[in-house]
Amino acid sequence: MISGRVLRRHAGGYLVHSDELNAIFQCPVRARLKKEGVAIFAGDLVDLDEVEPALSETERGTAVISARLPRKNLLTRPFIANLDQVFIVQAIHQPEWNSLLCDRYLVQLQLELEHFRSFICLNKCDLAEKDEMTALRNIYEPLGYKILFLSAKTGQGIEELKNRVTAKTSALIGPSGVGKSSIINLLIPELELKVDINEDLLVGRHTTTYSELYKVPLFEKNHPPHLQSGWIIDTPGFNIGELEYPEPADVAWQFPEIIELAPKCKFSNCQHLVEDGCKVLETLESEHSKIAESRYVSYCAIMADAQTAKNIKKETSSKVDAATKKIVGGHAKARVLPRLNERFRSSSKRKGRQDLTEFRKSGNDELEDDDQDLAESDEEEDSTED
Ligand SMILES: Nc1nc2c(ncn2[C@@H]2O[C@H](COP(=O)(O)OP(=O)(O)OP(=O)(O)O)[C@@H](O)[C@H]2O)c(=O)[nH]1
Ligand SMILES: [Mg+2]
Ligand SMILES: [Zn+2]
Repeated sequence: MISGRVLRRHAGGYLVHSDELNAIFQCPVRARLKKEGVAIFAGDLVDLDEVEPALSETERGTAVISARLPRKNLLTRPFIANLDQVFIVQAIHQPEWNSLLCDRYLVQLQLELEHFRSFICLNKCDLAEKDEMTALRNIYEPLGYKILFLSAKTGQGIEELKNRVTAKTSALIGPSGVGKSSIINLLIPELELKVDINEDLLVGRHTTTYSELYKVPLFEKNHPPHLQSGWIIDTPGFNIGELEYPEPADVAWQFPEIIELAPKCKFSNCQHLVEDGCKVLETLESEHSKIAESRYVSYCAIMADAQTAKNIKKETSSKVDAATKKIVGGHAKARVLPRLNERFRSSSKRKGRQDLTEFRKSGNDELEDDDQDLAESDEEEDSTED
């Protein structure tokens, strides 16, 4: 048996890279794993059985995924396992810089992956003015967020990116059209990833449609022998609406500049929105506020969304849809029970599928097709029965 790293979904199974054999295998998942609800995502480490090496250079070998190894972490927007770092990629223009999207994603990452390293990656710097870049640096760097200034067109910043991705597993995440695939093409030119060729119609196009890992080469010829090459992950563009709503009580903790002032607010439960004696509001009014206006606007927007989501959850969690009834029990003992409104019904029937059900319950609708099938079909057959 050998182990491998899942690169992406493919043809009802996955493409898995084995370091040991230095080859990529096309791998279905053993039916037992599917029945147990073991979801597999890009970046997962797996055991492989029934390994059949390729017969020629133009073919791919095959194997069967027989186990998923324990994960270091799991990002859910999009689903990627075992990451070391994330680069939040945006442009200043084409598409326009969106502070809320950046701040919303920082909050999501901080809540989902504790003690995790994330960078802001500002691409298309060839289209930006110097003072626009300086303004963003002045907002984020004092808060501890490193910004990488890049241009996939001119190659600006690429050396720093090469240093940062060496020997790590890194994901590029951001809206569509900001140049994630273009950056990876610059790092690994032979990949020739598909990029949007129509520069006038950038918004709303999704050129990349699935997450995939690519092996980062060793850029330095005389690298120390212990240095590993690393992996970089291209992901499809995401929209702000796809992100998880945080708990309102958790939001302020994700804003270092707010949490620094919070102990000085008059009320210990201050939400820093309208309260009397709020040090955050007072600071914002001062001439040299240490809190950037855009950051506070993001804070208010995220708080409002979080509160709305919480209220909706509270209101509806006890509601049943009286129009739909479900009959349980045999003829003699049949009982009619009200059925939960479809939106709040769990689709998982097996305890062992909790993995997937948890994602669903938390409003996750981004499960990949294969995993949807896996959760919904109890009787799914697979040609690779144990
Ligand atoms: N001027 C300029 N254009 C760039 C730069 N990087 C990428 N582009 C262009 O931006 C467009 C979108 O680039 P992609 O790499 O496809 O963007 P993406 O983020 O991968 O988009 P999705 O796959 O849809 O999420 C393409 O037309 C690129 O040529 C850059 O640094 N400067
Ligand atoms: Mg892309
Ligand atoms: Zn306050």
